[in-house]
Amino acid sequence: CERQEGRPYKQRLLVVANRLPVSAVRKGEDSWQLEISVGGLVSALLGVKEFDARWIGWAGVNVPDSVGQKALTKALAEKRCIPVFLDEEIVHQYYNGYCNNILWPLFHYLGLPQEDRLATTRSFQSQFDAYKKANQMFADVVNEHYEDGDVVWCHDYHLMFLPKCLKEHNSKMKVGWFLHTPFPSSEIHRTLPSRSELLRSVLAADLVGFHTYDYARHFVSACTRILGLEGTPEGVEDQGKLTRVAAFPIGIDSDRFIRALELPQVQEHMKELKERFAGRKVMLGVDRLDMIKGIPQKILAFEKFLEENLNWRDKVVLLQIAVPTRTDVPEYQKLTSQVHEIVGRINGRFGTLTAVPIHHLDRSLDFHALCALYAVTDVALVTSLRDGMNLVSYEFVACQASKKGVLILSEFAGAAQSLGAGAILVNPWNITEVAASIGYALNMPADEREKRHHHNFMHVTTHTSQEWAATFVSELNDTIVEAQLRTRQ
Ligand code: ADQ
Repeated sequence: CERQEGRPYKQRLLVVANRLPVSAVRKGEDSWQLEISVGGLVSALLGVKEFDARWIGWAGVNVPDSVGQKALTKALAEKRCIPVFLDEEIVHQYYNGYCNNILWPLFHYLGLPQEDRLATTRSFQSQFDAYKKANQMFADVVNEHYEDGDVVWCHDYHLMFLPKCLKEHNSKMKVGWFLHTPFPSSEIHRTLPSRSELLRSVLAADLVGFHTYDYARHFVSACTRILGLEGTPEGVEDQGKLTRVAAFPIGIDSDRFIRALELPQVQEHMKELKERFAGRKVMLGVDRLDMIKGIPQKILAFEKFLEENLNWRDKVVLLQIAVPTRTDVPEYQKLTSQVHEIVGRINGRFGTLTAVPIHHLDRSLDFHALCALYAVTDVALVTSLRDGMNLVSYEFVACQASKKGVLILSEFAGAAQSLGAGAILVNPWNITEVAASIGYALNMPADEREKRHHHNFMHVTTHTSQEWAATFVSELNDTIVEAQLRTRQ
């Protein structure tokens, strides 16, 4: 390593995402309380020791005054975070509007809510303008902090316009972009009014990454069919410029979960859960309460299983933990009521005076409680209608070294491509098939469970989040070298 002022030189990595990995609460005119949230991306980058990583993103709060902005910037700097300040109107149009009402459902093959379709069509252009404006605001902050030799890694559907903004300002900047959701079939992407502009903006990056080969293939098809560009085995070529397109399946920090199981507080949680559900098999669902997660479909499949297997009625319990998201959006409120209604009906139908078949919690669990739940579960049910990857399935597998429980997994989650051999794959729309899989999983012999678990455990513990981040960034560095070589030839 080169040395700078006595310290080993580390390449700087600027990670740009819509949200910073902190929650910020204002405590006074110039004081802020910050809490770091250790999500997948944070732990992935903590593990990448060869880079000096900094975060750039929105802190999730509106800070209209300069005193507040200065104080927050200073507090965040200690956490290696740099804020992008977005006002309420931009957040409304860019984040709630274009990102969450248009791109999120479209990329998950859900279309737009029927009653909002016309309204959305009318407000489309103003939301797209706000999206571009917000992306330019992110770019301005990156440009301000960028130093020669830095690598810039942009994340997700919120920032598809960012690679173009960055390259227009500095064509030598090393820019990568990774999508955490699925990239849909080019036939779906074609329906988006801003389809070409978005594709061209992403193509400005040097490396474009997806969770699976299918998503990468859909993206290349969209570029060839919509833009008429040439797809090559390496990516997409436009007038001699190659944008590398590849699959980089994300993982989790599996050691963090495995180590947590040894902690006294986790052991205590496990003991309580085992006592609470003694004599019953435990089935588990952990999801954000979002349309894409297929929660009503999962619960209806469980109902069908009980209907057809009355002997299991008081021998199995489904624990569904659902963190509410976007609670101000009517469609999400409707989803919550729908889930409550179905759970109430099923508990009324199959419950007894001493036990109910479904425990549904509308909230987040802390890390230790979550690990304990994963560890005592017999069957995990992940029935997303579409999901970029789905980390819950990985977390469950990591916590199952002693129990060797069964994973029922949607074929429409990216994780189906990596955990498919060990999991029971299902079509979440087919509740008859899911109900039959529940029966199969609950009755599975120990040797089959062991074999399936072993396959998945090996995958989860070797394809970690750290490996994912390191591979993406090192490929981004190599890509640039290749691009420079090509230009010189
Ligand atoms: P998400 O849609 O949020 O992520 P997922 O990959 O399952 O989906 O990650 C959810 C995370 O939240 C997990 O770490 C899980 O432990 C946690 N979580 C969920 N419900 C919880 C609860 N009730 N209590 C506590 N924690 C809970 C997006 C994409 C995914 C992709 C990831 C990473 O939609 O497809 O896998 O990014 O790229």
